[in-house]
Amino acid sequence: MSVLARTAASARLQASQFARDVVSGLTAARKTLPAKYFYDDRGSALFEAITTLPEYYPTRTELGILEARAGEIAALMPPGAALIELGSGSTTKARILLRRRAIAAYVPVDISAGFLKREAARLRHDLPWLRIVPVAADFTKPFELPPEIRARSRVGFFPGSTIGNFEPADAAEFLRHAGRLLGPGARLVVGVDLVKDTAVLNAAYDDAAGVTAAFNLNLLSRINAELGADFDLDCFRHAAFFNRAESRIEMHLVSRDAQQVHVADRTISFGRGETIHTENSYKYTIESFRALAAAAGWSPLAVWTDAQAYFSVHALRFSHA
Ligand code: AVJ
Repeated sequence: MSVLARTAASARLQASQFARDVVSGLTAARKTLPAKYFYDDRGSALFEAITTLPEYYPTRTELGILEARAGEIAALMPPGAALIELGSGSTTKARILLRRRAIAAYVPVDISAGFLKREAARLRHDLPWLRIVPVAADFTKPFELPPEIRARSRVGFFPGSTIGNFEPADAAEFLRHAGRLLGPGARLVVGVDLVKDTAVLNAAYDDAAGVTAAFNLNLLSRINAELGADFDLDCFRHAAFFNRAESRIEMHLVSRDAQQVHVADRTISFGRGETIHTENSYKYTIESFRALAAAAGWSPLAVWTDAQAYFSVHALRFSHA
């Protein structure tokens, strides 16, 4: 098969996976859609806009912790270590650690090869002493570390509280996999959003400017555009709230009325007030996250928070699988 044919075939495969996931989510007794589909081009731009909102504290708080503690974090890195960033998204956070020169090699792992190429070129220019080995892979699936870093100590980097998007059991499974990939003695630096006052949490996911609402509703636009569905965006509204019993923010799209929507040869009926559950964002305490990590073989080395204890950055060490 030619490269072009292969690309077209894999694009079709991805599209049909999207269609299958959407149909299975919308035909379930309680309707859901997978949060990973938020991030088309418009969704990624909207998420970037979310990270600068006054109400959305996680990004700026984590950046502040990394800036303030970069020296202490660097001191925990074995000499000559490789930093392996799982789902690098943007290299802003990694750069804070890489600038300290305690890291010899950087392995950004991201699903987007184009993004990796651009970021690697910029980094090579800015940090010329650094060995950069990008890996285009879905970090939630098994992949191999590049041979170039085989001899180096490994430090995993998983910022952004992305771990909060996993169900707790899946988060533990992910940490176990990361440990197996990185090996005994590996370190992990992971950003984890903390349980806090309900009003602060709710505002962070339901901002006054409506950017998070647009981000949530964009999922329906994407389904319309890519799967030929006929969602009327004016007939759904954004809802986000902290579910303290489950320790998670839930995002939903609420049907304003009884209505029918057509998606991939199916007719989906909504009752008035019925919701599509689109995202969970789990919040942990320092202790609850340490317990989750311990169950996956990771022991605590250090933890840092901001003055308000809104966000935490954990340093962990892998001892056993
Ligand atoms: C990218 C998963 C960390 O849960 O805070 C932001 C996604 N959703 N606003 C989060 C998100 C709504 C974000 N994560």
